[in-house]
Amino acid sequence: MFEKRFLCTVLLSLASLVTSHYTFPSLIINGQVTPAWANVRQTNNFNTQAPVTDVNSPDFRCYTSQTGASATTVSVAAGSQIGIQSNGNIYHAGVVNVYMAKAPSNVTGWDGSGSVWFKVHQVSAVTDGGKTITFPAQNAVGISFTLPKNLPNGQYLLRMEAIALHSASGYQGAQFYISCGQVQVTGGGSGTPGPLVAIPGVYTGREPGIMINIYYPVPVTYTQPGPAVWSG
Ligand SMILES: *[C@@H]1O[C@H](CO)[C@@H](O)[C@H](O)[C@H]1NC(C)=O
Ligand SMILES: [Cu+2]
Repeated sequence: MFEKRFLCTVLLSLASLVTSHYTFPSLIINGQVTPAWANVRQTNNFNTQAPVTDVNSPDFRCYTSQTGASATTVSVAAGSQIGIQSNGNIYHAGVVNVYMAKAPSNVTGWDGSGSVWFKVHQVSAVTDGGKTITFPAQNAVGISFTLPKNLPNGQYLLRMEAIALHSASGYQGAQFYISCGQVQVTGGGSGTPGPLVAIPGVYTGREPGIMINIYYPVPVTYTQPGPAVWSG
């Protein structure tokens, strides 16, 4: 009896672990979802789906310390729609940042080190002065946006960062779901993306948008972590 109940508890918690977590193994290019881990570097958590919680960890960049993965680079035109697709949906309440970094030449094998990252897209929280807080990214399956028309041609890492805030009131309580795709931008312009940040390095983990109790009291405002979006 005891054992049976214990087993049920374990199975239930395993089930909730699986349903409540997610990875981002695909891009959306010209409306097509790319095969899992083809154009995205396979992350350490491809099985466990466990998040990164240490914003200073080397895995905070692309989460590939165990897989050592690279991917195949896919072409995409500047000014077109691009997306990053989850293997399930973005179950948790939270926000999204998408960063890019231009490789010196071939992005395959480039590690994205240095102050080379700029933000191209974000999905923040919506507040109304303390009555409610809502998260437009919650339950989305993919996040799509327009690649800036002025983005210079070349090969880039495209880094998804979905920040789950359901248990983020303490330090390292926020959960980061991360992956890096590889894209070759064509038909681009001569913009100068910025501000540039290093990843890890961009956050301390104590930002008001990362270490936050989203339930009580209901936040009056929400400050999206990271630099401003570069829109070209
Ligand atoms: C980049 O490097 C990879 C691996 O060496 C190679 O397969 C690919 O063709 C290269 N791509 C370009 C555009 O040079
Ligand atoms: Cu979770």
